[in-house]
Amino acid sequence: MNDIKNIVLLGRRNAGKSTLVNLLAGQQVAIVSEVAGTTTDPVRKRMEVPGYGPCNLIDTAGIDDVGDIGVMRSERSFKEASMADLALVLFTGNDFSPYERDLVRRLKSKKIPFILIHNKEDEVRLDESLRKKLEDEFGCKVFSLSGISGEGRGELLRLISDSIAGGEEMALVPDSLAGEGDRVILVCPIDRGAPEGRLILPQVKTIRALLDNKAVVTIVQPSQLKDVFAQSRNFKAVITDSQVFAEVSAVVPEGIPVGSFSMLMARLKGPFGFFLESVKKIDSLEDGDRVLILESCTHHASCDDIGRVKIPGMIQAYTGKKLEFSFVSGLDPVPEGNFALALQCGGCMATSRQIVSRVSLIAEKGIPVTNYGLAIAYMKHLFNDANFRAFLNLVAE
Ligand SMILES: Nc1nc2c(ncn2[C@@H]2O[C@H](COP(=O)(O)OP(=O)(O)OP(=O)(O)O)[C@@H](O)[C@H]2O)c(=O)[nH]1
Ligand SMILES: [Mg+2]
Repeated sequence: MNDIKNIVLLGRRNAGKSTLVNLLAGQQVAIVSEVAGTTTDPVRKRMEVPGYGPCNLIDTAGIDDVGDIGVMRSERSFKEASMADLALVLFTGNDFSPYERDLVRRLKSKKIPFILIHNKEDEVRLDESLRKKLEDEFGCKVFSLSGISGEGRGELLRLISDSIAGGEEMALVPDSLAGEGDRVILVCPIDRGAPEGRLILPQVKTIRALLDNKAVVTIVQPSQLKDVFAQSRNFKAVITDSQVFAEVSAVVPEGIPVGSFSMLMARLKGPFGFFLESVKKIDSLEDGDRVLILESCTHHASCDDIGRVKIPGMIQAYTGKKLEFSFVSGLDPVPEGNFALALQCGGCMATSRQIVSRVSLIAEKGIPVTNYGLAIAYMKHLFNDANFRAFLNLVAE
């Protein structure tokens, strides 16, 4: 299944954002009126984009909203924009003003793909000269639409699908770890913890990614690993379930990188190099230091347990220091204050863009940020294992 992408609709008040959300969703989800400033808080609607899959449409308040509260609303819109996978920027009446220009500049600086839409074409058509000017300046097509008549809906959906599917997603397994013809061992324990009759998603995704790379895959249980290496040492890497890491690592000959499925998943979601650099900070935590735990969802009991109980417990036990923990769930704002370290969850419910955007806000304050998986690996001393370090070097490139 494809990841859920966030598509944000942006523009000045009355540009027709809510009308377009309703048109794309095929339902009346957002309130439409001729009063400027009708939408106040972001409104989300899940939909299937044909040709891609699940997406959230996010309707926002106008970026030109006025007054104290209006400015807060437009800031919310910019925040949604900074975490989106695609932005639809609406303007009307051939008026591409400093508002749109500033918005596009912000999107470009965050590398968020966008589509410019000239809306209300039933009233005023886009001047060809303006179209050409914008297309030359921004290197993108300007889409003409009448949100009210619905003409162009199919074409716009195709453009949206191409834009989100075409984004260069990082491969789960980089070529540097296993490329064409490379032989790789996957260790998948079938124990009581394994689900009935199937493999878990990270394993399935890794197998698929290795096949995409045209690598040659051998899948074993931990107890079979010794026999496999007795027959051949010609393997590029070993990828294992992290629960059996120590057992696996003890059998793998020196010089063959060993990593885990969870490391590969962690690498996809966040700024892995930065996470890796920051993890060492655990060693220099002092009594009284504040540690920030960043969760990405609000409703997963098992994640709560890891973030709220296990990780703080492990860090306290590992460092022997008295630390103060703060928690942020969902994509809530980060509390003010000095934190010695922040730890981001695996982010299974968040997009990579959401995580990268949040982490960079914290990193800008000079706070190191690592993630749960790396922190656990570090505290279990896996970083002392040369084969594990070799694996990290290969995937962090
Ligand atoms: N003629 C015409 N009117 C439109 C079109 N799209 C929206 N409108 C009208 O423009 C007005 C504003 O539409 P909304 O969809 O509420 O605009 P919005 O951008 O969500 O506005 P705010 O929530 O106030 O920021 C409404 O009266 C709509 O009926 C269009 O394509 N053509
Ligand atoms: Mg609206």
